[in-house]
Amino acid sequence: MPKFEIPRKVIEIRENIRTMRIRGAGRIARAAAEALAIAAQEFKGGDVREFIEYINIVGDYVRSARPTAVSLPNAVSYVLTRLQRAKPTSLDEAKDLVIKTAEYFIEYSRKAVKIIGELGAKRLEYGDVVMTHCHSTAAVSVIVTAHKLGKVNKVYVKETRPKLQGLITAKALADAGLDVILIPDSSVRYFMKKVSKVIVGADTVAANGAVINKIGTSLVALVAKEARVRTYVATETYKFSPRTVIGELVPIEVRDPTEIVSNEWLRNNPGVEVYNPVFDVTPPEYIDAIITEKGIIPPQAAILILIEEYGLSIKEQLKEHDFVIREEELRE
Ligand code: RUB
Repeated sequence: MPKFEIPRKVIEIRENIRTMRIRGAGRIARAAAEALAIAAQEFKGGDVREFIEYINIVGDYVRSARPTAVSLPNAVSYVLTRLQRAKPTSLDEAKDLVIKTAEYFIEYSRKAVKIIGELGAKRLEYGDVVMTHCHSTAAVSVIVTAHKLGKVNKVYVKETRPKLQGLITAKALADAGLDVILIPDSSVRYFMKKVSKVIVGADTVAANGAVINKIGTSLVALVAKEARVRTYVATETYKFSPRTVIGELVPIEVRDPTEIVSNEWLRNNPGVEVYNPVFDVTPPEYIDAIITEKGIIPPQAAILILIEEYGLSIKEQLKEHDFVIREEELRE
């Protein structure tokens, strides 16, 4: 019998993230914060110490839903580190803190996407033709804002196999009044000559400015570089990964082969192995700028965002791993 029961609604949110009914790094982060707020509301009985133990268990549970988008652990840590640092003395105070911090995070996240749209639109020029990949709310925000300013009318949207998130983007952009051309992933080089800017989102930004996003992003960036087309990444700062500063690699999610071929096909072709990694890494050299709500930065400046946003937690992590040089020890 587990010590704490996880509320049903929290289980549902985690399941929706795992099965991609809730998808896209920003939405995943907001859903994680919402799950913590629900968990706090539904905590019955116990004292503040028990609550902290419980909410940390819920945090670990929600965090493990999908591996690649750092927005998920960052959203959970955002709430839980503030709880830890506030050192609440009563249960009500602790619950209230979790609920309010989660609500603040969700509100911040929504505003960030809007600001990214406004900042990013400044980088687009009148008559630009854009190509995008997958479905990124931040990238869509830039394209739609630029369209409202009369700068962009035409967008090439890659279908984004195997889950076809490009169709979500195509609909959103068509609904916003843009001319949308949906293209197969394999045609990216064929169409690049018609394009003047590439805009994509991010699941994670590493300390060196590399961007981890939906599989195929690095190929678009590579082809854009060859064609001298600029590639912009639109991302909120909670998609920057503090753990990459201490040398951790970003885990790449591998999903079920049946997202590519049917079970029947697999049974009929036992000699074929199907492998389905769903994210890839675009090196910083292929990215012209990262558009965040805190400003537009070159990818090489990712570390500055990390130090500003996560400096304290990076220091804590270094201490935790005992990567600390103490003056006294040097003198011994
Ligand atoms: C979605 C994806 C998106 C980023 C950014 O992958 O790669 O480009 O998450 O999205 P999946 P947003 O569909 O597997 O979650 O800008 O909406 O946060």
